[in-house]
Amino acid sequence: MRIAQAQPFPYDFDLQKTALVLIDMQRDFIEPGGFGETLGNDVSLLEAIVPTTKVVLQSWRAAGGLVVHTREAHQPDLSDCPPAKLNRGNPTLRIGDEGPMGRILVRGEPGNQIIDALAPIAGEWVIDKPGKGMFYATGLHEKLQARGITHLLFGGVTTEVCVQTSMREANDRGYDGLLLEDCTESYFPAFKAAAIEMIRAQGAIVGWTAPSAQLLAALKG
Ligand code: C5J
Repeated sequence: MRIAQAQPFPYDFDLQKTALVLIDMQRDFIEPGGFGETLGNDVSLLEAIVPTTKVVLQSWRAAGGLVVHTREAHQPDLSDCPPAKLNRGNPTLRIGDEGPMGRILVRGEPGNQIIDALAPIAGEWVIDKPGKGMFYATGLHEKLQARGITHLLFGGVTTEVCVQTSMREANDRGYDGLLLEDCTESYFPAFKAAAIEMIRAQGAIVGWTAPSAQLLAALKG
């Protein structure tokens, strides 16, 4: 058993029963010209967490832990994108439209890929998800259960949208989740700060949060 110093109290985990989940570290959100920028956001904020996240990914790989990458990705015919999602956002460039890096948030398009610095390697899971949360219409819960996973370490973007939704969904399914504070980011710093507070409030009502140094220390210890 490992222990990471975290808030609101230490987070115990067993390496074999824990997965590192990196949410939507995709070109569409992080690089100029993607979905994130089309919504009017400053994507450089998100780019800033890449080096820290890479250190965590490499350390977790070296420790032999399971890695799960998610991508927010729709079928080319958009049959998995309901009007409630399709008809919002920037009216001049919507999901499925041709953007500077291919069709926005569509499977297989260049912009939909995970950024090179964090690219998945053989044996890691890549989950395409049509929703904000990682469990909706993905079969991921069943896969994690089959593997005996009980604990999830979260990084990725954006903190208050896909990361928080996934953590909440995970909590409802019985997983103990830890958010790595410096491996997640939002286009809105105040939203990130609020999401972190919400997650660990009321005795870890959604889960735990910690700087990634605490995870790295637990892996060494
Ligand atoms: C958003 C995400 N923000 N990955 N997606 O639309 O958080």
